[in-house]
This record gives sequence, C-alpha cells and structure tokens, in this order.
Amino acid sequence: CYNLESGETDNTVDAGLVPLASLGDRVWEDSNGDGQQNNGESGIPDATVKLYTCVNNAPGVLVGETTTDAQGNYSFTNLQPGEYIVEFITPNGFERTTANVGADASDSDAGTGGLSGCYELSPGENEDTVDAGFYKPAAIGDRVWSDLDGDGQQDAGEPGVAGVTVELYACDANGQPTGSALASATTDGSGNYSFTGLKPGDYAVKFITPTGYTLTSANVGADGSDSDAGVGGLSGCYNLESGETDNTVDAGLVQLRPGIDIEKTTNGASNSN
Ligand SMILES: [Ca+2]
Ligand SMILES: [Ca+2]
Ligand SMILES: [Ca+2]
Ligand SMILES: [Ca+2]
Repeated sequence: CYNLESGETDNTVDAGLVPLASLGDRVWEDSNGDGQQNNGESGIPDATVKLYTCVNNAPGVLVGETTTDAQGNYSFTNLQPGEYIVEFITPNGFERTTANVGADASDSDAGTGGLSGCYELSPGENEDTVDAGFYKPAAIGDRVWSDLDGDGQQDAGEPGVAGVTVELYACDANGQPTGSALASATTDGSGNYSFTGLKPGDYAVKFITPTGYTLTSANVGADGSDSDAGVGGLSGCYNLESGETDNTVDAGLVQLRPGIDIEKTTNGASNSN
C-alpha cells in the first residue's frame, strides 16, 4: 500500500516481467547412421519426449512430457529461464544413433539413457537444437551354396553348404573392408547365414572357404543369385540404410573331387583335367 498525500506523485510502482523461454525440436530417423540430420531423412512421429529441470547435470523435477508431431517435431514452451535436461524415449523398433557427432544444430543429443546434456535457457530464449536420431537395425545375408555346374549362379537344385564360417567387416570411406571382423557366423543346414541388428553403414562379408572346396567365379550374372565372394573370399562393400535387409550377399563353392587332381592322364594325349 502506498500512502499518497495531497499533490504527491509516486512513480516508483513498477513491475518486472521475465520473457518465457522454449526448447525443441526434432526426433528423426538417421537413415545413414552418421549421427547427423541429412537432407531427406524424415522425422519420427509420436516419439515421447520428457523435460526435466537439470540438477547437477542429472534430471531433477519432471516439467513436462510431449510427443512429436507428424513431422517429428516437438517443443516445450512457456518455460521459466533456468537449466533443463531432455529425455528421449526410444521409439519401438529403433535404436539410438551416436550422439554429439558433428555440428550441434543438426546432431543427436540423446546420449546414455536417452538423456541430453544440460541446457541453460535465458529469458526469451528459443533453444531448438535439442534433437534425437534413431535408426532401425539393418541386416545382411544370406547363402553359401554348392555351384554344381560351376556357372556362378544359384540354380534350382543346387544345395546350400552348411557349417561355412562367414565374417562381417566394416568398410572405410574408400570402400575397402577395414579392421578386424565385427562378427562371425556359421551357415545353417540350408547354407544360410545372416548378420542382424546392424547400424546403418557400409559392410563387407568374408567367406572362409572350407576344406575340399574352391570358390566359384564371382559377379557373374544377376546379383540376386550370383556369388559375391571375390579374392580371399571377400565381397565388395554394401551400403545398408536404416531398416534395410540385403540378402543378396552369397558365395558359391565348387567341390574339389578327390582323385581328379592327377598330373598326367593315362593316355598321355592331354594334360588337362
Ligand atoms: Ca544422417
Ligand atoms: Ca543438437
Ligand atoms: Ca550354378
Ligand atoms: Ca549376390
């Protein structure tokens, strides 16, 4: 209460307002698995996003919860200035991409447990760089077969070869397999193998030729049914996108028949076999 006397003017009665802040804004499918939002990579709708106060770089009080719209966008508005942390719930069928790779405006900020770092919002600030990328696991396969007629193609009646070791490698930027094997598999009774749960990226497969066999000619005819095992049993590099399954990576084996490896024929007319 202000007491005004006769003729008095009191101009000290003021009010300070703080502009509210906002935070967002996108959950997207990282199709190529590089941790960055690239042209053509779409948003993920209906993803759950939670906002907490940030206390000692950890979630404090739950401030709000929302879901992304049809374009994968979300926002928390009317926020008091202060420190906040965001939790991105992994949508069903997806895995988190690697966080904090490259430019922050277009990277993924969902780290361990789907949690972002701590963001300090000043009055009126719109922080729209808090994004999360997810991908669907990819797979590669799927067959080692006995190329009975040696034509390099899987023909009707040519059986699978069981028990063959197949190794998975990552490929480098030059399209060459690099490093040691990421995983190893063995063909089943039908000659099939698969590597599943893969992050999008470039992969090659190495087929270990079993004793008694040699590789058939690679890359002859249609790729869906050819042999991809080249020099050393290595395939070329295959690019797998989010959710992609490539089952065209096969190897044809030709059985070495005991006794055929004779150096000189009995009639002496030919040295071919
Ligand atoms: Ca990307
Ligand atoms: Ca970011
Ligand atoms: Ca064949
Ligand atoms: Ca193939």
